[in-house]
Amino acid sequence: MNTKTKSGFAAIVGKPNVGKSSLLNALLGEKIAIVSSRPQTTRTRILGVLTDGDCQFCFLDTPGFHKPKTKLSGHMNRVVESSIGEVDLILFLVEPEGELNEQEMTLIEDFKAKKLPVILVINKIDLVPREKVLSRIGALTPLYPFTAVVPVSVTGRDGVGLVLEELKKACPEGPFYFPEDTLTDQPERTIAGEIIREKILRNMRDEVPHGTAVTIEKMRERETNPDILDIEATIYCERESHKGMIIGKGGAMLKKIASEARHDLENFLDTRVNLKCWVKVKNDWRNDESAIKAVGLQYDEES
Ligand SMILES: Nc1nc2c(ncn2[C@@H]2O[C@H](COP(=O)(O)OP(=O)(O)OP(=O)(O)O)[C@@H](O)[C@H]2O)c(=O)[nH]1
Ligand SMILES: [Mg+2]
Repeated sequence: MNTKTKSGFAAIVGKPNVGKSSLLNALLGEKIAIVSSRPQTTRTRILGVLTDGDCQFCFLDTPGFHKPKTKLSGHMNRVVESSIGEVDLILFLVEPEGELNEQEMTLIEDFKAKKLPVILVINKIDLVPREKVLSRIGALTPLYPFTAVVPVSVTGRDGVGLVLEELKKACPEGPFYFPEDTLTDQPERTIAGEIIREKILRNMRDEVPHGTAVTIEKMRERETNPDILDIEATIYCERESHKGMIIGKGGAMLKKIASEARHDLENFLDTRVNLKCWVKVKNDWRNDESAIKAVGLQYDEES
């Protein structure tokens, strides 16, 4: 019997908020990347592994490619650029309407320079009439010799299966890189921190959430009751006034963030969780290389 396997790395790229992390979660059938309605939710490269029969896909979810304004955004863009250079295949996500912006055109130039196989995924088709989707396909196909063009609605569960089919067709022969039950390379602590950050992004407005970082100081089964996992987290923010807003009146906002995070953490870790969160100020940390490193967000060539 022929038991040749197929495997490939696929980077999910596109502008902020287009639905890259939502697509990764939908492909995996498991939430490993946080999602919010705010641009620049994802800050690092996230690996998600899907083993389906004789095929293994290693997806790299990337931060939205954007015009960098801080040192942190510079790091985030470099994550995208380096991911593109390392993969067998690209999933390029675009909105269902509107002009492609400068960053998206730069990505296409990169695809051309590297002659990359790219599947164009037109997401959020639930937001536009059908005719618009067809004209969108017509307008975008001349831009690059895409391997396939797939219109989808990730949140509407429409078309994600087709993306997977196209991926299978385009996947080269190769060995499995990870054990079949691998889902992600992110440590549980990282995901726990991200879950808390997602709740901040979802509950708070304007600049506050973008200036936060979360670190997990402790994550340990309670000695007196191993059914409970004690988690202690620090939320870093940029200003004293932001700290006040995150804590809220009488601690109400922090309580809401922690309680929503605890709910998701319990589901994800499949155990009871006791979560304690502290808020600390680190002035302008997004422009401070050592602070970016300290919260684990440094782009590192070697890693
Ligand atoms: N209407 C609609 N909304 C969607 C769809 N897919 C994703 N979204 C929403 O779009 C928003 C952004 O989704 P994310 O998955 O966080 O987007 P992203 O591209 O990873 O964003 P960054 O990490 O910031 O670059 C969220 O509010 C999603 O619920 C879709 O098919 N239709
Ligand atoms: Mg994302």
